[in-house]
Amino acid sequence: MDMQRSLNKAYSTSIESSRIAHSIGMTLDRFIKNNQNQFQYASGELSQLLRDIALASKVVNREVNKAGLIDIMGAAGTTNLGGDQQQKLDVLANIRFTRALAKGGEVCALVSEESESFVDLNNSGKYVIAIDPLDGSSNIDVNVSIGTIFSIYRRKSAPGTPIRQDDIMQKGLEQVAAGYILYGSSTMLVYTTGHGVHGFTYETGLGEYFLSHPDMQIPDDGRTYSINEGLANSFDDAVKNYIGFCKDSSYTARYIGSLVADFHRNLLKGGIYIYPATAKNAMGKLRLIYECNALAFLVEQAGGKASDGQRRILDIEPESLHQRTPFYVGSKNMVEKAETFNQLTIDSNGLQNG
Ligand code: FBP
Repeated sequence: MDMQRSLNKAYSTSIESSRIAHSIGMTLDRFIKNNQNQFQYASGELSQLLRDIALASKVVNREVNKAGLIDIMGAAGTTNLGGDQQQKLDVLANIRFTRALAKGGEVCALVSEESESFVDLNNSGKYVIAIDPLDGSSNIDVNVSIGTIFSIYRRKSAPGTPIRQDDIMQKGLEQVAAGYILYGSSTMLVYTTGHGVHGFTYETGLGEYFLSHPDMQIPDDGRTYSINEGLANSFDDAVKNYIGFCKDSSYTARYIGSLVADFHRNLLKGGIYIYPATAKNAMGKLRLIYECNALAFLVEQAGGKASDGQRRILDIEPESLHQRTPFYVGSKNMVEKAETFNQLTIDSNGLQNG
């Protein structure tokens, strides 16, 4: 064996086994490609759609990261349908995702928290997307983690024909894919196509998402509860009793006030997030179609549970585009425990009303 080859071998093995040569892992693109055949309608459109979402999220990530340096902090001076003050980044993220999805051509209609009615993208795309372009926007100016949430459905009507109501108003159960992007200490994209939940971390230097959390599973149990206790006076007895149970069990209270960030922590460590009905919002605050359905699909794929306190979120038939729902999501045993408190209250009210 000549000198050079033995040198290369010696040289490469030490480098190869050293930290500087560690494998950088699988890119999102490669992962989507490798798993495309898992998908019932595998013809590349969904893969391209997921890539379009990833691209738009990289642009939004860039703007979120330098928010303090350029004029995109603060309110846009407009309100969305829910009467929420729109933040400049809400509007910007909505533009970025809508543009990327329109250009891709896979999506025929888009439902967004920032748009009153659905947006017809006038193409023969086979997919419908529901998106919260920037969730937790009240945290933007204070540099706390925020997110994007998305749900993907197949259209019911034939491609190229007018968009129908039943293309838009589909149960969560009919999602073909769903996910979120977390713009936090690192940026992550987490998604499912009904074959497990996989997390990818964004490597800003290379501009690529790499598989960092394959096949995520939420623990059946946790010791963390996430709820805005500041609103406790307006919660019903069942929720108050469940909070009492959490305290008696010495659980830890963690509430970032950013749904994606609270959900992500509970997905990794176990826990429950609750946004219940309140005196102000009898149906809670969160939106069924572009906030809850996606996280419900993800948590079930990861072994957890999601309900409105009684009904499975994915079984809820949507009635209006921006409808709200109480939301209980997280570790299976914790959600079931919270539901039993609801059932107890219902039963006792039933007895009282005889
Ligand atoms: P946005 O989509 O308008 O940001 O609202 C959703 C949200 O910000 C969630 O991210 C968060 O969990 C919740 O509302 C916080 O609400 P509250 O401040 O009432 O606790």
